Formats: sequence, structure tokens, C-alpha cells
Amino acid sequence: MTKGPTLVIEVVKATNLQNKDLFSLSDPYVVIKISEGKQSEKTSVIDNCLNPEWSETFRFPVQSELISAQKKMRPLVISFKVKDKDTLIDQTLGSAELAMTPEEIIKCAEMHTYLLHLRGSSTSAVLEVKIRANEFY
Ligand SMILES: [Ca+2]
Repeated sequence: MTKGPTLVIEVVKATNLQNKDLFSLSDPYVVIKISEGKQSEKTSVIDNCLNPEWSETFRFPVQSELISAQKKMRPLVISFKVKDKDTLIDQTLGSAELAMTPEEIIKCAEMHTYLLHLRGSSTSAVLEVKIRANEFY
């Protein structure tokens, strides 16, 4: 049981992803990282799909990240990278970041939906995520 603030992040879905596979469609999954990348999680891979729906929820205990963000007067950065699963090297289909101040996180008790436009995508792809903060896990 982890005490302290926890970020609850649901990766809902992506729309209009770029196709990077030659003979089929991309096989997307999402990598989530908190701040300097000490914590990361990934969704499952959805084969052959440009509009994947994951609806997967992850919990990140962020007490030490919040303290360090407060000290450095910086927001906490949550980064999302959508990748295409391949046999050799997984290519990036697009990425997005969300910066939240410690105050915003503490106040974020209800689920907020964010529509993130993916950088590096030639197809104006959008990633939908939901975020809320729990005081205790
Ligand atoms: Ca692939």
C-alpha cells in the first residue's frame, strides 16, 4: 500500500494513427512516463489497428516527484509515446506531454479527459487519456 498522492491515468484510445507497416496496419501501444522517466508503464499491443481502444488504467505514486517538482518550481510532466510493435525495432507513431503543477494535481480529484494531439504524426492523430489524483492509493 503506497501512501501519498497517486496519479490515476487511463489510456482510453487513439484515433487516426499513422500506418507504419507495409503489409498490414500499425500495432500500437502507449508508453507512459512520469517526470524524469523513473516511472513508466505501457499498455498492451493492439494488432493491426489505427483507431485502437485500450481503456487501461495505471496508478503512479507521485509523492517524491511532487516534492522534487515543488523544489525546482517545475510542473510534473506526464509523457505519452504511441509506438508500433514490430519484430525488430518499434517505431514511434507520435508523442505528447502534459505538464501539471503540484497544485493542479492535488486539486485533480475528479477524472479529467484530455485530447492530446500527437506530435510527429503525419495524420493528425489524437490520444485520449483520463487523469485524476488520489490522496491515497
Ligand atoms: Ca508493426
